[in-house]
Amino acid sequence: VTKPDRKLALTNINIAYAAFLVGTLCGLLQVFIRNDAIQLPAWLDYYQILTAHGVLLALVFTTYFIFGFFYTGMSKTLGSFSDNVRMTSWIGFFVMTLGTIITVIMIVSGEASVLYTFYAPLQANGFFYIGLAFVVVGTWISGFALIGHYVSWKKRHKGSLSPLFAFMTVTTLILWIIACLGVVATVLFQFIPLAFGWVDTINVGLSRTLFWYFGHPLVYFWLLPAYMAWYLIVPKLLGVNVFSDSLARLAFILFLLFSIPVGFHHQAVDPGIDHFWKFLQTVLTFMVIIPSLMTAFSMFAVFEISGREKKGKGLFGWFTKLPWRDVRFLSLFLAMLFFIPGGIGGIINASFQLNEVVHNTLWVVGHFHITVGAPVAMTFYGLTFWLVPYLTGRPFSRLAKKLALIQVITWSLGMFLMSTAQHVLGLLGAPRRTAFTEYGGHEAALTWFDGIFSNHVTMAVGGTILFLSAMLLIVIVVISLVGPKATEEEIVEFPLAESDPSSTPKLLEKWWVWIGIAAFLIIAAYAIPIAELLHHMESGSRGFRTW
Ligand code: HAS
Repeated sequence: VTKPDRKLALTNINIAYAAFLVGTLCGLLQVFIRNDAIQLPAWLDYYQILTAHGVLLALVFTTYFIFGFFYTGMSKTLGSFSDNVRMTSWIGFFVMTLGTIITVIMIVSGEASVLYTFYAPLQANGFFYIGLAFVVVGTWISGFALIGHYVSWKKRHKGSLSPLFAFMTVTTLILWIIACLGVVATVLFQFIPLAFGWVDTINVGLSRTLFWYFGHPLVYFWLLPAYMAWYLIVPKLLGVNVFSDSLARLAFILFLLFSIPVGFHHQAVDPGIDHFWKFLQTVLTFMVIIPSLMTAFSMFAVFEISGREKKGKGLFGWFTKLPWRDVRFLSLFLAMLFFIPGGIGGIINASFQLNEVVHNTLWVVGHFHITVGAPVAMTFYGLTFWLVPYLTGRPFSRLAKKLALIQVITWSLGMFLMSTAQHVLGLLGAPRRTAFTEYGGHEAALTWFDGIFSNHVTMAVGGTILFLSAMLLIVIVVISLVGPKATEEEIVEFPLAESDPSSTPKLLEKWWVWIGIAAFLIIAAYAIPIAELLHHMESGSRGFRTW
């Protein structure tokens, strides 16, 4: 990867970690407030911190990190960026950063305590939405720059399948661009007119629907780069090839098809949407589980192949031969391990009737901490350990390795404690998104919440360990940014496994076919319910016209 491309990638990663630093601090405050351990000053509000925590970690940290990873991998696998691609990417970066700054100023000044999900009836200062619009447009500009880089590679290699990294990047970007249409629609046509007083009502049901049209694929925008690491980096660390090139590509295509027409599983209890559409989207949600099961299968396959090549004996002997001492691997392995209960929790959430039990409880908070907060985040940490030194030309020093080991273990422990407590508390009825913990002094609440895990203290202990672990990660990043340059032996490589596309069907790279099917599924799942929501607005049905 050339120097200018490295600079682009590294700048994105640096912003990601700046957001991470502040976002995790807000997370620490969060658990203490819930535990009644601190009282906030009058100028600071619980929901302000909750919004900052969600936006900075779930949106800013992830997006910048993902782009940093994409830039590095695309430059490595398809060759250095042309001046045009690089310049467009920088423009995207600046637009995105301008948007982020506006958004953060609004949150910090208490003008946008609307949470990272920001749908109506909550309302923020109009500039919050303008900031968000800039962020999305910035990602689109950068996304199109990367797609342009891919297209020019394809022109130069007519008839060949692109390298797996590039294929996966392009799938993720297409998914992102289509998904953002929902959030752009609600921001431009609903929130900005409302916030600036051009209209005085908002269709709440429509705003929630457009948000979740975007909100669910958003989670796959986080997950797919992690899967890229699982498919492409893990086998290299194990010393084997990608298990199956065609399986990996098919899994990504299935995400493109099924991750968007499923937003109603976040709205299972919303009024104004007919049960039929909710059920249809429940079925489609079960379809989007399949590529994750395929990924799990692939991972077990590479583990076993590599373990057996290293003479692991018996049914599970291969397990002991995995490279446990390599912290880059350990971090990714623990990430996968968290995704087993994370995925099971997702299936429970998606199971229409069971959703009634968990919806709007702390269970959901537990769920997203063991999906995005552990599998995705820990994969990004595992990548950071080599990616930052790779980009800076510095070593992954012995000190950094030791700290990384402690970091990975403490993050797992903290996340285990906190998310288990959240799941259990949620099942006992503790609501999410509430600043209070007393539950109106309800007698049942007082006895429910004094178990080992069904306890806000456990959550706070977990949260504190997580914060300390996050600070350790910042130290590791700083060491890799400012330490001495690597000697010849210390140079860090980009660990990318070989993937053999010789028996992969070319159809998998016919984008218009897949975009067409995705569009069909989206229209089938959304056209009529959205028309109905608009009709409710027209006819002024109660609950839709105002908020
Ligand atoms: Fe979810 C709510 C359903 C996956 C994130 N989810 C959320 C929210 C977030 C989130 C942020 O149906 C809260 C939004 C809010 O603020 O309101 N989720 C699912 C389903 C899946 C799923 C069906 N979610 C994710 C991922 C996320 C994420 C991934 C982030 C990255 N989720 C829901 C539903 C709700 C929801 C409802 C709404 C709840 C409500 O009522 O509000 C599926 O994609 C999960 C499929 C995953 C699997 C696991 C495969 C396992 C793998 C690991 C293999 C392990 C290995 C290790 C190889 C089937 C790939 C080897 C181990 C050895 C022992 C050797």
